Amino acid sequence: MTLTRHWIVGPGALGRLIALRLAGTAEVTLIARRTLPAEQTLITPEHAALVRRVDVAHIEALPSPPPDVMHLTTKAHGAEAAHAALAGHLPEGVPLVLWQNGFACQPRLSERHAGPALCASTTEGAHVQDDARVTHAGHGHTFLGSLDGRHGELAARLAETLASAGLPAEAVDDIRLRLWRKLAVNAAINPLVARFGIRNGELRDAAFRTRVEALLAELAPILAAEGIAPPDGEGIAGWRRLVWQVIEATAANRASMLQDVQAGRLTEHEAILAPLLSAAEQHGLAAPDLADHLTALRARADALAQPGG
Ligand code: KPL
Repeated sequence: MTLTRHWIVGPGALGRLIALRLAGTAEVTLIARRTLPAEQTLITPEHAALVRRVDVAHIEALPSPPPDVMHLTTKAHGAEAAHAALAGHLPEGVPLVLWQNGFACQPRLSERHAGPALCASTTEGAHVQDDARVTHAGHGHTFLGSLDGRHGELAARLAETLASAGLPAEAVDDIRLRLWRKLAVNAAINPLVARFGIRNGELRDAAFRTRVEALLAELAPILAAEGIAPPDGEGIAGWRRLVWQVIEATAANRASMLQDVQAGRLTEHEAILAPLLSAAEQHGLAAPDLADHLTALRARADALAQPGG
């Protein structure tokens, strides 16, 4: 199986980062709901400007032939609608790669997609400058694998393709664990920084530190009940180490959820918090702070959905 033609659905920061990196070595079409310039610039972490041309197609006027692989890079809450709009136009068997945060659409789309489905968990950082420019803020690493443990060879081939385009990646057989670990970190950081309008490093201040610790105390038993262990250490001590390491490493950053709030966009609260709360309920565990964040972010989402919101 060749992996030459890539469709990238969702022209946000991550989608355009992948598109522009891959465009150096593969045929890339960016699929969007709006018009974007074909000439795109990627500002690299080394501050170089990489100018690349990519084909841009509207989601309702798809090009032919079909792709060898389709990457879904929409926000978590847009993934299922985007997949539904495209699935009928794809021949059976085209591999799908899900790049979403959290753990909400991945099991459903892996089940629904008529072909191999891989999930990606990445620490690549990117942000949009404008319709023609995206910044690759820092080099990261991507893990690829399927939830049912199949398609290891495809994951390895795709990891190679990404790595040779400048996005280091590896195939793993424990992608569910990797997605949940990232979800745990996001749950401990993102709702707090989004609601209080602070950079990640401000969580080190005493008032916020206790809030992070309270979230860790709720997260650790839920994750243990789900069989999700921290990468290093055990139980709450391991989660504490991981979360504070990420806060240190990203101290100057505005987390993705804060960026969404500041841009007036929907946040990924359902994909990040709802799976934790449903696991808590299933295992009979209390999670009042996580629930409070979900309620507040849902109220904001409802207000956004109102006319003029
Ligand atoms: O992934 C992140 C995000 O911004 O969403 C970090 C920086 C780790 C914060 O949770």
